[in-house]
Amino acid sequence: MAIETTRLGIDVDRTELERLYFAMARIRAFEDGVMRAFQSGELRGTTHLCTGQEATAVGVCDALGPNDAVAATYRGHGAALALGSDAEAMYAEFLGREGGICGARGGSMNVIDLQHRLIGCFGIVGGSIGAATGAALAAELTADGSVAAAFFGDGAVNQAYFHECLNLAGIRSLPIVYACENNLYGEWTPLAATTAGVERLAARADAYGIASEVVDGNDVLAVRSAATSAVERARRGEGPTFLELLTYRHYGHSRSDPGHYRPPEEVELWLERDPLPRVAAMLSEEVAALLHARAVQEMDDALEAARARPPADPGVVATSGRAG
Ligand SMILES: Cc1ncc(C[n+]2csc(CCOP(=O)(O)OP(=O)(O)O)c2C)c(N)n1
Ligand SMILES: [Mg+2]
Repeated sequence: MAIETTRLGIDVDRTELERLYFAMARIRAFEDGVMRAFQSGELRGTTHLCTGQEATAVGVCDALGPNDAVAATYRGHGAALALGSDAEAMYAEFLGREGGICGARGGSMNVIDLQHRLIGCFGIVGGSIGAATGAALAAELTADGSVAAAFFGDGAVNQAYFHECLNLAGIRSLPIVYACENNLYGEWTPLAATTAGVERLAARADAYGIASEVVDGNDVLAVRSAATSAVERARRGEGPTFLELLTYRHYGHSRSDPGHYRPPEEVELWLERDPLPRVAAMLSEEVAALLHARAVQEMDDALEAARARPPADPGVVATSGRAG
């Protein structure tokens, strides 16, 4: 699918650019750590990396306020970090260590961090849509002024509850941002093989009277700008927005998937649109390198510290609340 790079001519000062770059570099470095832990056999089960999709997480989360709520997918490590979740506690979670962010009950796919506005990451495709729509309904009923955001993949737009939720949000003008991360694949199936109207998924929002925008999801400034407008619209009581964020995952669906079904030219094209170098190019080489090194060091330290923790007590499974 061809996309045009949207350079919106947004004025951003250098400090802002550095902050956004660092936020994305942290996610990249965190996921590299997850990959290493998986490859060494320390991290059991599976894990879904968001490497390549950092701009969607950072751009949307940056537009939200302190009382807003976010629901994300099993590919949600980036959203958690962008919201402020603790990297060491996340690694501890994935490694089954004491003090894991969900008491080592959830693992890689199911991060929840209410302190940082993350009401859940969901293994059920589209589960985030239901949770965030519920949060938006609560916001409307209590008139607390908060906004909800749901991250979900292109594969979720065929789920029945996607339609039920958008209908409800449309009817009640709920304060919600639907952030569809269109990375062209659902597992190893190309979008066009499963989805009608693939040229513009955002068109599905039209049916429910919901405003929509197609955005270059690898341009953090474009994502943040579109998300900011959507959040402001929601806060003004003007209802939901559907953002179709065009992006690409650098790796396969999960760690057991090498992604060989993707044409090499397609992968190459999207690597050229990598969201990190695009922001680095707006910074000095020296500053970009420094921020990158700082992010790597932080995540290396977090992984080491998580490794040094004792294994979680299996008894926490039967308890509620954050353990450790
Ligand atoms: C309800 C449901 N059906 C099927 C699955 C199996 N499954 C897991 S991920 C996935 C693909 C989802 O693709 P997409 O929504 O595009 O998200 P992406 O992984 O590309 O970020 C499927 C079908 C599931 N987890 N939940
Ligand atoms: Mg997808």
